[in-house]
Amino acid sequence: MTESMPPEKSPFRDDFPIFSAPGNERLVYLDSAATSQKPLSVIEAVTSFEEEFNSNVHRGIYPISEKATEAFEASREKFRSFINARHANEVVFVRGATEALNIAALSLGIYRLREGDEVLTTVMEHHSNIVPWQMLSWKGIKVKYAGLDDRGRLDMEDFSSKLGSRTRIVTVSHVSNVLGTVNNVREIGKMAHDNGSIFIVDGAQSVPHMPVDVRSMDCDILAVSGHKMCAPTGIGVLYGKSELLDSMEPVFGGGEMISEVKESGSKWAELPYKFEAGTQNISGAIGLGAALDYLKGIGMERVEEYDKSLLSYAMARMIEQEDIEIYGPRDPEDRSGLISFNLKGVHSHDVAEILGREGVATRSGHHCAQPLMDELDQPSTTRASFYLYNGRKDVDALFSALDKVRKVFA
Ligand code: 7TS
Repeated sequence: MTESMPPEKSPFRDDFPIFSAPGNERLVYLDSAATSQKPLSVIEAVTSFEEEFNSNVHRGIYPISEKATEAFEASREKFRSFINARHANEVVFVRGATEALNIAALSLGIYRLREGDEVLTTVMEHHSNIVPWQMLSWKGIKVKYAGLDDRGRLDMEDFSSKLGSRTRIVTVSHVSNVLGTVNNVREIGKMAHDNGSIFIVDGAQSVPHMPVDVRSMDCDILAVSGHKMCAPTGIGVLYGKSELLDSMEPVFGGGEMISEVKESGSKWAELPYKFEAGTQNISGAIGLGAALDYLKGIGMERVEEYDKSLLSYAMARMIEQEDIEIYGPRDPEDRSGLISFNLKGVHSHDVAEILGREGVATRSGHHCAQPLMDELDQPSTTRASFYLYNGRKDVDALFSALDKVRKVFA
């Protein structure tokens, strides 16, 4: 499939105030995999809450608290619909993908897994889907890593050879934040379930960029960060099938997560509140609701198509650069809207610094994926990541700025 050429300027760019803020006129933002920009509607939703009905939720029986509770719960329902979950009680508000994965690892690790049990993940994971599982080593739980094929995709033979009778959990990123690889989560999930394993998906880099349907994916748990999908920082979602969440123990205790507390012990609240101890990020959840309205208004199919057109355009140009090494699959069909690369002979930090001086925001480093860097035999890469507010001009600016880097290091 050949994608259409992206427009010079994105039709969505003017929805994002940051690009017209004083001093930002030249901003070429190619770091959306780290965090996305926020449209005006999200900023306004958060401001309206803070200015007009700030109050705690589920507690007050006065109008502004009722309004806050309604908006907070409406965001939960919007998220349910966004990922096609069965019930809104399967949507637990958390700080982000990292917290979601930690809750899963702590709850399953402490209460369900036993010594000798294995967690199967991949070498392309973000640290947030590696470290929480490694932290269970005190209990004798082992983490195994499926490798890559020669095109930067998951090596399914290696994966299948490591999936065994001790594998209690299979946890993979839907989209790699370094390679951009889109993993075949349906196939992986089927293999995990046939093996009797719980299947967890890190959706931090997929849910913002493509339609994600938890029922067709059939994952047991999905971790999502709001700030990568136009919402504020500090809000995310732990989705879990209600049968699984019901059977899991909470790991944070306190207010809101109980139905009864006695000196002798406590009873937990119903889902999702069992996992939402303490006052939640109410303004963040309301902002997330506005972000979902915004993305839904465009349509995730269209967001995905637009991302792919940017990626195809950028990849076609990137491949022409003989002094640039690209990591991950070449075929846009196998990947999402980001490209990690190295300019031969120049450290990625130097590349990113000069790009930054030219107004092009990228990220350099190990991208919280050190096992993957070891696999690629690279200490670091520079990463350009695209989102719906980027246009052809932004991609062209990246290549002009790369010419500047070459001149500095010639
Ligand atoms: N999983 C993946 C695949 C990610 O890319 C990230 C963040 C996380 C989990 C953690 O998300 P958080 O919102 O809890 O921090 N990735 C990046 C990145 O690539 N650059 O900065 C953050």
